[in-house]
Amino acid sequence: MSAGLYSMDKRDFDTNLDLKKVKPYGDTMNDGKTQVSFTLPVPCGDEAIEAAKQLMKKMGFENPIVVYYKELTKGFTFVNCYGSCTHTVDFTSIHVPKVESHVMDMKTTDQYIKDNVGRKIVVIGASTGTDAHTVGIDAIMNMKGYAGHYGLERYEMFEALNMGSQVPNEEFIAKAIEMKADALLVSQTVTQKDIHIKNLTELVEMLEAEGLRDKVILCCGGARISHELAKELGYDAGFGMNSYADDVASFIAEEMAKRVSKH
Ligand code: B12
Repeated sequence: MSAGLYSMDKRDFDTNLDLKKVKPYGDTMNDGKTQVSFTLPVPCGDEAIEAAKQLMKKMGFENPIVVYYKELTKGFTFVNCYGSCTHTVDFTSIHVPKVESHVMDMKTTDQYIKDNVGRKIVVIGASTGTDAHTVGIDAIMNMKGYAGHYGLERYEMFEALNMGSQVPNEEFIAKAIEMKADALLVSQTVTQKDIHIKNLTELVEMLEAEGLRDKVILCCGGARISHELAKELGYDAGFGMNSYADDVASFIAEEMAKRVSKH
């Protein structure tokens, strides 16, 4: 029996589990045990530890303890704390919007495109704006792939161009027009001060101004991107952490097939 199945069984047999009142678990079901780490902008020492414990209590943790602390630089203290969470959530009431497509492997997707679209799909990807992170978009597009999943460049039925990072939205759109792109893939990693929202919104507005928004399948992705956020910002789909080329390739293929059958 795999470790995963074993732990599922243990969880199922635990009669103290109430999915309407779920809280973190460390040693015993419902003990609430949680690890929290943060940095305080105060000098390292006993006062910093006390401040961390008081904050933990205000955050709803009982019996807070600081199990590790370190001066990051003069006047700044990093702490690792344990505490028991007093809050619960109703797991049965949770509904998370998800990308609706059937995830296919590379061969199946290629065949699906041949059968339902009848030509190669042109896809352009980039990490746009000031964002310098390339690993995410590479993982999705690169020929060699990522974690055992080949990227879009490997697919027979995708013509894929990865423009790299720090690509201004203007340049991205110009390339889309030049290549008559069917789908645009945007990667955003930095979310500080909501820079990703500003940048992603700007792209949608520029595409709308060019009359292109409805002509392309627009997807975004990144560790802090959710499908829900993507839809809110005017994208067709959003892909977060642990997504692979297969996910977005299947989505684009199915979406293209729908659009082709309408015309
Ligand atoms: C490597 C790295 C860098 C490298 C990037 C090198 C490169 N060529 O990419 C360098 C050193 C340049 C860098 C710089 C900076 N970084 Co940095 N970096 C990282 C690090 C360590 C790893 C990121 C990574 O490569 N992840 C691996 C990839 C595979 O994961 P991923 O991007 O999430 O991609 C997956 C999914 O999200 C999804 N996906 C991603 N994009 C897309 C797009 C589409 C269309 C789809 C379908 C899916 C998809 O699929 C991928 C595969 O599953 C992270 C910390 C961490 N451990 O995560 C910080 C991190 C991302 N960086 C951070 C920061 C703050 C910076 C800097 C601002 C630091 C600074 N003050 O200068 C600068 C940014 C400069 C800039 N202008 O952008 C923060 C971001 C915080 C935030 N949310 O805003 C992080 C989280 C570190 C931290 N804890 O503070 N960084």
